[in-house]
Amino acid sequence: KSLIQRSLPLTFKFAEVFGYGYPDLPGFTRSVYKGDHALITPESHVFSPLPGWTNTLGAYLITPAMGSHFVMYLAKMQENSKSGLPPNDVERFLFVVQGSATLTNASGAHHQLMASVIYEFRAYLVDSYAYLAPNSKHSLECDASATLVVFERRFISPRSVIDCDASASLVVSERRYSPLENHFTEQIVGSTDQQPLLETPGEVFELRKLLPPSLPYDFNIHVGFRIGQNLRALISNFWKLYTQISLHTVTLINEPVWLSSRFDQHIMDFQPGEFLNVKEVHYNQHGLLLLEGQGIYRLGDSWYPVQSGDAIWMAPFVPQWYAALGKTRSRYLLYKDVNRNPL
Ligand code: UGY
Ligand code: MN
Repeated sequence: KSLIQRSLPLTFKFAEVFGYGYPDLPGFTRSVYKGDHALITPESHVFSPLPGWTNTLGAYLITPAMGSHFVMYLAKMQENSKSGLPPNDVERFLFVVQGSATLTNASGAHHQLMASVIYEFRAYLVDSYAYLAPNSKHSLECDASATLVVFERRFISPRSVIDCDASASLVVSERRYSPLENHFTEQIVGSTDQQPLLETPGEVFELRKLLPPSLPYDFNIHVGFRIGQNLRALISNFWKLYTQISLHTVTLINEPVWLSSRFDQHIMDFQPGEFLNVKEVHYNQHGLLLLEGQGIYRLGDSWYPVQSGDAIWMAPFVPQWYAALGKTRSRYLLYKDVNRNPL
């Protein structure tokens, strides 16, 4: 706590610019809301009590109403405030932009989360954050004040994992599984050599089917590739994986395993004059909070002057590019969905 003496200089830190806004002219805002992107600047923030939290005001900046599959919001915790839990099966990422708060998890362990501070003329770049797995009990408490940016997303758990401890040749293909009423797929564990070889007219490969040819199973497999040691393949709730194993046995573990989160949370720094090399167009979505600096963000065909405190929503495939300008570095926090088949 002794570190929290005073915040970084006004032009430097998100927390200080936040709330002061760009020219405060009547009716003027830089905020823009379009089909495939949005820029939400501080003078447009509207705070209201956050459901489940005490003494906390929240401003949702990105929600599924825009087409996103995640939410991004600011939570302003006041004196004696406490967080609420996200809904079931929702994972959460917290990042402190101002002040400090204490995170307590189910086993009672405490962590002090805090923003950058200056103490005895030195900047301590703390910028604490936390990732909370779905359904994990936790609480955040704050006795003075803190501002957090929070990302939440419904987690589609990888229900099954294929483990291979030696090497195996697999034949894999994936397709959306359309559940049929009263037809359920069940876990199937078998080994290839117990499956009969099937006819493959005109082909040289050997074919075995590992899943029953019954209604609930709505696809089959026809691409072969080799996997190396320690392969782990993910299968989400909504996906089936067929495997045809020709060498070693592959074990199917039927437990949710937190192999890796679908959250990818980047911190990106640019010195003034630096810019993104790739003029990006990609399937992933982004939620961005500019923490420091200023520059020009290109979103689709629009070019926006931006500064710390600004939030951006980028839909899949929106052309995006950033150039840092001004006199200090740009730093942004970026949400990106990863590690799942986009099908
Ligand atoms: O990784 C990214 O997609 C990142 N470079 N995008 C961005 O900064 N807009
Ligand atoms: Mn990107």
